[in-house]
Amino acid sequence: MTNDEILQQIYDNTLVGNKPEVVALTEEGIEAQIPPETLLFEALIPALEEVGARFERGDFFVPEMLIAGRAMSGALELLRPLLADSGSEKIGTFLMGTVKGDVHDIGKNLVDIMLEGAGFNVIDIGVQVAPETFVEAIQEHKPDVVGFSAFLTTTMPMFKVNIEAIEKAGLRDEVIIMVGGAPVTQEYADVVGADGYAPDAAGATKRAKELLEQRRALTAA
Ligand code: B1M
Repeated sequence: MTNDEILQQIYDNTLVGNKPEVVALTEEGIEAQIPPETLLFEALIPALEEVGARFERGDFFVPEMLIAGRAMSGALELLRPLLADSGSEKIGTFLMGTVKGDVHDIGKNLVDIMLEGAGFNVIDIGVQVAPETFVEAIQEHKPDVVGFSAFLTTTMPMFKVNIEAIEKAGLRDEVIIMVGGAPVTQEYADVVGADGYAPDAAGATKRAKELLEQRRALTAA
């Protein structure tokens, strides 16, 4: 198979949620030296975007979304060690979770991988994370940055609830707060009082590093 054929096959099989085939093809792509970013941005993510579009049109239902998500997650596990260089010196701790009421985790996991690649020690506390769980995790791990992911318009309001819980616990000045997820915008992040927002995993990494540097420069001054 040519590289283009491998990418096309990964796209087609992710779309129909054929996890064993997606995993095998991703392995084949890695062996053929296709860059992990190409596998991700030219096959896997476009397939999930198409799944979302079909769901919106009523051509796909939740089970189809679920199996496509599982296929993507299988490939992501193979790409993780290639995208995240865990050997680099740690630049800070990032606590990450998907907000209460929301089970989406693929985008969050991708952000984790990119953050790890940039040298962050990432503590991921999962999906459907309640505000009090975020507070407890901040007390336990003392992260530099806390990230909330939300993928539904109905769960985005949890950002504000989380920030209020962190304020109430007297921890707001201790952490940088970042938010993100498909429906989130910079405007919304500003409204809820987050320190940072990014539209994607690469942007989240860049923004987290900038915010951390700014915070450290202020503390050193
Ligand atoms: Co759901 N789902 N889903 N889903 N799902 C979406 C999100 C949707 C857009 C589909 C659509 O209608 N087009 C829609 C949301 C509409 C809205 O509210 N705006 C939707 C819906 C409606 C639902 C249900 C309500 C369906 C139902 O039950 N009727 C239900 C909700 C369940 C719940 O959470 N309570 C539901 C369920 C599911 C599955 C469980 C079946 C499955 C999730 C599997 C999983 O995650 N383990 C699923 C899937 C797979 C999707 C789509 C198809 C794919 C999501 C994905 O992984 N994208 C999605 C359609 C779409 O996105 N086009 C859809 C790929 C991923 C790499 O991108 O998630 O955007 P993304 O992550 C990006 C950025 O957002 C950003 O970086 C990531 C990487 O670049 N980012 C951050 C993420 N977190 C960040 C944090 C940051 C910064 C950036 O700082 C801290």
